[in-house]
Amino acid sequence: MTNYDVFNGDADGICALQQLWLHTPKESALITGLKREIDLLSRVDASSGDQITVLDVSLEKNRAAPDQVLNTGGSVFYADHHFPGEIPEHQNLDVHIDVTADTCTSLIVNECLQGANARWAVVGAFGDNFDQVAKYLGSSIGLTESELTQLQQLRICLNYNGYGFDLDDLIFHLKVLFQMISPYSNPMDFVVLGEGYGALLAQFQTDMKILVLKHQMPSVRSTYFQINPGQNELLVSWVTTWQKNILIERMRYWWIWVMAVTE
Ligand SMILES: [Mn+2]
Repeated sequence: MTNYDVFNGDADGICALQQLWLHTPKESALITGLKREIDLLSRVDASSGDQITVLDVSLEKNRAAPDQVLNTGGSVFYADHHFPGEIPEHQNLDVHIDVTADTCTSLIVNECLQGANARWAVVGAFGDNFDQVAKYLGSSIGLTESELTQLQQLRICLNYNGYGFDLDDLIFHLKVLFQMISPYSNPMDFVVLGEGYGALLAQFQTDMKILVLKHQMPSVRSTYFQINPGQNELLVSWVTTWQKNILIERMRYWWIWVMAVTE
């Protein structure tokens, strides 16, 4: 029997999985990808009795894989906040999907675990820009203003890491990043002590300086890329390597610019 953890590689997906790992440690195969890669479940080659956890990935776009797992006698835990389409019914399918406007997968998992690792849920909620909910939850579990500010910075770094055309473009491969995070029951410890956080923050701050000094503004193409993450395959196949590098840089600038005007 194999455990598969399939998760969106942004802050919400990472923080949802982190809560579950802390609650129930287990050996598992990690399957994740860039934000535009929404068919992650197609990479699971499930056989009889396998257990699959799916986090922050649309069921509508991945319907075939859970069906296959369930048909082979496996079980599926599914938590998400994207539109699911028709949800199958099966005794081995444990579904927690909530599409209401003010929740995300990390918050849904937090409810499933009755707040057992709520500090990571706060980071995930910040990650999907539910700042009010994140602050309310954080305050209710005793996080200070200063800690909340640092966890907001952490979400920026986690999301920022995930932008690229392929995994080699990222600051850290998503599986590597998750493995660096996974030992920490408290996200503040990852911020203060964690290997990798300094590198993420340094890259973000370096890019920020370039933005300020060179006054780089986003291109129409990079904006299109950012706001249509599901429609990038054509763009990916079209651009040359040097164009790709320019686009990645501009994409980062655009992201920083969005963060700056929405903070
Ligand atoms: Mn999400």
